[in-house]
Amino acid sequence: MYLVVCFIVVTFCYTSTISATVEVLRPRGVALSKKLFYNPDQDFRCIDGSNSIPFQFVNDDYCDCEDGSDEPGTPACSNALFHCINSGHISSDIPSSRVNDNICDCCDGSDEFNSTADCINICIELGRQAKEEQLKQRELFEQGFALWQQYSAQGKQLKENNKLQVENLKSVEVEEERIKVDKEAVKNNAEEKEKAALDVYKTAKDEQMKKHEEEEMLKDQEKEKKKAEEAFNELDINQDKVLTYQEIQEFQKFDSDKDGIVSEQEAKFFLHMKEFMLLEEFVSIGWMIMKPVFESDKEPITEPPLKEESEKETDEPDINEAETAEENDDEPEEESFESYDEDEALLNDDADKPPVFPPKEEVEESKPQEPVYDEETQQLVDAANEARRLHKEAVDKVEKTREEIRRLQADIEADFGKNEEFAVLKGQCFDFEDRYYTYRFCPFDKASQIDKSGGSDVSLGKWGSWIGPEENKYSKMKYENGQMCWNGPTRSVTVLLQCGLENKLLSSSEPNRCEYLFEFSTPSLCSLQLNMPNMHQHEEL
Ligand code: MAN
Repeated sequence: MYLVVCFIVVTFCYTSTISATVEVLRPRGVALSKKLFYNPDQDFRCIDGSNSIPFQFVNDDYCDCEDGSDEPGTPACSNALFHCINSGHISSDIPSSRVNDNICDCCDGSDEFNSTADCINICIELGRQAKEEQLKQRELFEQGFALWQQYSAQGKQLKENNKLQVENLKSVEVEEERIKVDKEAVKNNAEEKEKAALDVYKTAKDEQMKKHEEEEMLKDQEKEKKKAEEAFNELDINQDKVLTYQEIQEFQKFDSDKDGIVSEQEAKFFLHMKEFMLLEEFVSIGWMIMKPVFESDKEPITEPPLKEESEKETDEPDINEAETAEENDDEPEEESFESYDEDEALLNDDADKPPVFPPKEEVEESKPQEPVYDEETQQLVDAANEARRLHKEAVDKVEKTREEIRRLQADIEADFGKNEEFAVLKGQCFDFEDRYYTYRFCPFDKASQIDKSGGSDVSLGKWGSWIGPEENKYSKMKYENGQMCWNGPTRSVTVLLQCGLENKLLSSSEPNRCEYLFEFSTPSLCSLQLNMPNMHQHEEL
């Protein structure tokens, strides 16, 4: 129970606050904490030491002290403060200029002791409401704190689990590394055998190619011989197996100077200036010099390639198809085959790919049939492929384990609060929607802005650091290096955290262009030491 008693003694007004047990007398407008400066038995010394006056001059509505301390209960000093006792509610100080200004400033009405304002003391009611509010807050913080404790326990457990997992994974990594080394040895061994077998294959192929070329050359020579013999027979008019220059003179095509007569000289020229030639000599040296002139009146001058192809590949079932394939190919056949780099294929270490050889049909069309792998070689190639596959599998496994260890280590070393109370927020995302955007906040990861009318998400930043003040470090987060702002900085977000019973993104704003501000409520910030309101802070005895 609170009572306000005012004693008027000549120019002094004393205020006493009486609760059930306490009564404190002091001049009007003086805060309890300053009562000791006001002793009615002594002269009053200004609190700043600027003057000393008889005690009767305190609150005499005349300013004697520079700091205004002699007039706490009147508006005489412009810099003085009037203390509202406000028994039952919160004491407060108001500028003393507001004393007796006909406006009720103190809830107990004590600032209008000499005015026409009819102030009613509403402190008890306000105090009751404030206490109710305090109780609600207290309840909130108690519930919040219970959740905070759960979060903290979960966070600590997570950290322990992560540490255990890292330990386990490290043993797994050792074992996987061992398997990897084994598989590598198996692979190397298989590849050695494969290479040896493929070297044999390559040698066989080279030999076959060489043989084919030799055969082709022989065929050409044969053809030329045949042509020479046919020419000889045609020119040997009397068929006596001796080709004389006179016989050559019978053929107008040998009239080199086009004077209408094949002269002796002109005819002998084709016989190397001899009188005659026998077949053998003609085939070996005569035909060479005569051929261009002899064939000049034949059509076509050179044999058409198609004829040659069809002659060569008489056993080819679909000549037209082969021709079409050749027409479509800009490169000469020989070159297209050469462009296939077998060495590269043989040395190819890519585990997934067996050595690449030209498709069988292609080989058949362009060249004599390639030697196909014999069963033993094929088995070695297959074994090497399988060894490469298993080795790659082992490499991938150990890499995956290492990646997992790195991820867990990062979580173990991360700052999730003094009591790990923020750890549970990692891996969750929270949305806030305004008219145009959905803002997404994923603690310890990223923040983004999603345009409701479509388009891709805009990164507002990636997790940076805690930036709260020293005494409340975990009240603010920074997310930085988001998408570049047009003609400006990269986007960033400051997140203000507050204690709340649920994790919720409460608001988003953009105080400066591309600098965003989120408000986020979470039980993670409901630690009692920080938040519990003091139930007695308003009471002045
Ligand atoms: C987009 C949004 C806004 C931002 C402007 C800057 O419209 O990301 O938040 O202010 O770009 O150009």
